[in-house]
Amino acid sequence: MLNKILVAFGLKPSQYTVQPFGSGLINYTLKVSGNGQDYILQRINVNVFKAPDQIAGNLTLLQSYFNSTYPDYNFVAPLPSLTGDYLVKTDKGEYYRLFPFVKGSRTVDFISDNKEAFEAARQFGKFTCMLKDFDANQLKYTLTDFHNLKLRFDQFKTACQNAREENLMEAAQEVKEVYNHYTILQQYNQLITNNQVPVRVIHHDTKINNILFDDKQNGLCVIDLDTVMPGYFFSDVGDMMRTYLSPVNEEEQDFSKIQIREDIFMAVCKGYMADMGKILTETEKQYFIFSGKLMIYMQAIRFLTDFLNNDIYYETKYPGHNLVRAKNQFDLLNKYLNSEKQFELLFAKAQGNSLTHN
Ligand code: GN1
Ligand code: MG
Repeated sequence: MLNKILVAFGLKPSQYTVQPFGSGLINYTLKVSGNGQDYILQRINVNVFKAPDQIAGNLTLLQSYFNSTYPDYNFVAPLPSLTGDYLVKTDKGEYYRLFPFVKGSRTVDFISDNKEAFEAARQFGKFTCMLKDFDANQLKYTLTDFHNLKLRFDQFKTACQNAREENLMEAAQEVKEVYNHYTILQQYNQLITNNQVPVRVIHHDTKINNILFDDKQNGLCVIDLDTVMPGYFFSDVGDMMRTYLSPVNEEEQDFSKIQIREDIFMAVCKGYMADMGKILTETEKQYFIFSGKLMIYMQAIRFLTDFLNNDIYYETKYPGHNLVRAKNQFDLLNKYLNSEKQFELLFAKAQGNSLTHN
């Protein structure tokens, strides 16, 4: 089966080895190695991305914009198959695409120091900033309402209504937590309803492993572009806060290891603001710290909802996995809230000096 796909992309299967790659929860990713040039082969999860051709369409538009406006930027777009298509469909109705593996690049799963956080935040900010004159509305919503907190909350309420009694009992404390932090939803609704934040081209998945680094820890570019679509700055800033500040991620079961690293917060502010500082509106800056609360809260709700729905969305490895992830995210949220005052001071300081990571 994989051989057929490689052939469709013009690669001779006998010259390559294929191995699982990375740690994404949605798409299935493989590294194809051999013959001088390596590739990333990915099967799109069509339960999540129901119209994979829209992803391909968005990337084509972006690629031609980068080619004409920033030809030196390393835009990692899919490669065409022998028939000129960016997606190869199998007999089973699965969709695969192939990317070049950027030579000398590497990805990391955990942030090891400030420089890495700074470089990643800078790359995500740079990406949106380079596209500031590109009309974001040309892009299709590859996942409608992806970061719509109101919708996530409604989905959570529906899940509560339909959940099995035992799931509801097991998750009683977390269900309560959702309501404890209800003001985050209210603030979000206010922000959105009053049209206070501009629509920009947003990556929507700013985890550290979506950045390519060189061997000197310099950020090269952003990858995993399926959710690049119109959106709001808070998705990218907030998901960096969610995934960079703590030394452990959402998989950690020992919550005492969840911590807020203020120096990393500072590095994220400086890195993102390096380019975006010039174009963010006053309202966006005002809601910079709020972004973290919003995205941590949303992710906690998403994991909890999936637990209540009997794990239909996220891949799980053990019973109760999604509930542990939700608990983890609520722990992170409470620690984030405890640091809010300090963040305000740091953010003000970062804006005064956003050019280096030191
Ligand atoms: C999913 O597949 P991955 O790990 O890149 C999810 C993100 C979540 C993340 C939580 C399309 O991303 O929104 O933040 O899991 N992507 C989608 O780990 O739902
Ligand atoms: Mg991803």
